[in-house]
Amino acid sequence: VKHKPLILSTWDHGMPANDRAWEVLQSTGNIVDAVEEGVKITEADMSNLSVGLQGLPDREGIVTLDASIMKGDGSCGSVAFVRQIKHPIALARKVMDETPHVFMAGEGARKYAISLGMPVEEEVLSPAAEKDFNKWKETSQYKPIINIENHDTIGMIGMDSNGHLAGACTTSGLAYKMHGRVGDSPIIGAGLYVDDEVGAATATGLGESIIRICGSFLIVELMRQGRSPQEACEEAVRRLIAKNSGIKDIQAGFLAINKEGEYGAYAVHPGFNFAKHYKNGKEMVNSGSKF
Ligand code: SD4
Repeated sequence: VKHKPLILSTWDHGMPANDRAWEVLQSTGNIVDAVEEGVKITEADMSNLSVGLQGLPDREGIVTLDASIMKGDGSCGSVAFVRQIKHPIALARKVMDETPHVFMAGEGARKYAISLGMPVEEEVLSPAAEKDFNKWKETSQYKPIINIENHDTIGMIGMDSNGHLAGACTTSGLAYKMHGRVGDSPIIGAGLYVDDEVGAATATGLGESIIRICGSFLIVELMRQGRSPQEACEEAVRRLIAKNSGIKDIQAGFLAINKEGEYGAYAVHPGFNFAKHYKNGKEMVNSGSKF
């Protein structure tokens, strides 16, 4: 099945994000604006505990955000380990469009946001995050758990009606990570990769396992060599399992689109789903999985 335009996003929260992205694509025709505006919905959603400032903190009780954005012509921008900025994806977009760099981190990225007039939010945990953090402190055990709220980064990839691609990925990262830990989401080629000549891919799940295999870049390169998006996602999951011990406790999932408008998804464990918007409608789709 081939769809143009097409927008895919990870997890249930992909549905409202896609709604917004679709609206922006219809009104402006700009796929980069569409993915940016789309994931901003998730960044601002108070009920989401793993994207945006309301997300779960690191083990010191501090929320740090990672985000990336990429266009099919190779332009990209990302930010990592950023505090107090509500829309890290907008900051990543500015890094892409307005700076000579592609990746900014920490205090420098925050200062750049301030210089752009982005508001600095007060550093307080959301009520839901605070409650969870207090509970976590009783044992202080760091153990990522499969497919629960602390695994639901939004990764969005889309194609306009002319076949131009873009993607965006944004997260508060894994709950109770070490302070300073950065995941796959802001790493171009790990959490996101887009190439108009081939297709686009994004990732969700345990970032360490995804970084090890350059997951999104791997999928795009497999598609370049002739694999379908589905075959490429499945091969990436096989690779990820081979390179990560303790895989029984790890969830990771991938989404991909090729330039023909075909798509695929695959995960290590059951439970990964994604939102799909296309000309004839929209739906949630359950991904297949290795185990
Ligand atoms: C990370 N990949 O920081 C992110 C977390 C995630 O769904 O995807 N959650 O490792």
